[in-house]
Amino acid sequence: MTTLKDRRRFLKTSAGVSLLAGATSAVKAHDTTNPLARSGYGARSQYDTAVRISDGGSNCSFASDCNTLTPLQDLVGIITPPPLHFNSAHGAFPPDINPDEFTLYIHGLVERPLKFSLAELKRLPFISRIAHIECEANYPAESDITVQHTHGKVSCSEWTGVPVSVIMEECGVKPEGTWIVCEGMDRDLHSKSIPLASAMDGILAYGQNGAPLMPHQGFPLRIMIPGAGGFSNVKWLHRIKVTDEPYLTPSERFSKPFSVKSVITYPSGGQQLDGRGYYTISGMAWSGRGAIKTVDVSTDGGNTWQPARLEEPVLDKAITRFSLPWVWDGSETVLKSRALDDAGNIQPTPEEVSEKLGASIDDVKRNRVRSQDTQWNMIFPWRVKTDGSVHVDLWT
Ligand SMILES: Nc1nc2c(c(=O)[nH]1)N[C@H]1C(S)=C(S)[C@@H](COP(=O)(O)O)O[C@H]1N2
Ligand SMILES: [Mo]
Repeated sequence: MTTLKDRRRFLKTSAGVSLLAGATSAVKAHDTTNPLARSGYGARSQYDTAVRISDGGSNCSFASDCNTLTPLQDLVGIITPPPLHFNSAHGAFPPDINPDEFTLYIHGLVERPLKFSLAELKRLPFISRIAHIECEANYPAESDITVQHTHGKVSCSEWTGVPVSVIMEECGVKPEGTWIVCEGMDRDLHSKSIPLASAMDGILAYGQNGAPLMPHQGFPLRIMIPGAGGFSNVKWLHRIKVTDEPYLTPSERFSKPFSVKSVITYPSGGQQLDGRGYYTISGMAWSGRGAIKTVDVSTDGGNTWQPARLEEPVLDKAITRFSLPWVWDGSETVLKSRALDDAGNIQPTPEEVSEKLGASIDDVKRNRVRSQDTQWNMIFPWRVKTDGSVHVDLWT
């Protein structure tokens, strides 16, 4: 058991040091040469350097602006700041959409085809809901070093907008209307057929974490369906057609629902522990099928497991923050987390997936052989070496 005494041990005492002297040497004027600092829109500290990075897979000429990864290792809590929200646009820049000229069309198998300006949408009832988005391609590759590489295609925001159910009620879906096809305004008209029943839980979102959507997240409007694969959350949404079958448009891909997943973000790959002693292990857990019920953490490579503390709020289809106190004795070890959701899904080991699919462990780790019913969600190990360095330990 980790005790208060363990925790106190690493804190260096500051007896005899004048608090005032310490303070003045650290205080400099905030960097007001930063144009944002003078614009009426807040700028972060120059010492806060967390950034999105390219996922490396895009053929866009400014890859870092097209398909990017969230720096999970730099986040605390459960909300992703919009400028750090990963983004997927299949190689395209966000279209520049003037909200005053924007129109959303709803047509197809409806009693009343409707169109809405953004201002009209904002007159309708709204909800706000905290939910994560995870890309179907959120699985690790052997060259990955940090948790940003291995798990950075997931983020969590408070989304605000009109419930899909309200819009469907307004236009009167005909009995044979069982699907919707959502189309975005980007270069290749990204579109996705979604079963109406699952879309009814969605939001036509114009707000993200208290502000309008960022361009990369779909400004001025996207559909956000909690728990759906990322691909379904069509950005720059301008058209919804109610249909009686999926359309399978050229940009479409089949997406499978996500199950439960977790990852330790501290300590994680590329980080450096500052000697033996007390640490608070921290991580994120989420499920596309419910709320997180428990997260167990192992600090000995999976031999023994301890229940982590779940930080409130623990929400349905949203990221949950977990933590566990740990005293590192300085020896080499492996850290793992294993989440369980309230629908009874549990994160599998690669061995379990391999057995279930009748495929080699290597093939399932590399996502070459995939499960029919869920995306890649295996227990993920970090190796802590005696020098305090932390490494991906999946491939050994
Ligand atoms: N219009 C449009 N919507 C889109 C995409 C796109 O390329 N175009 N990418 C989808 C994919 S694959 C994912 S994973 C999510 C990612 O949402 P984000 O970019 O806000 O993180 O958006 C989805 N919506
Ligand atoms: Mo995606």
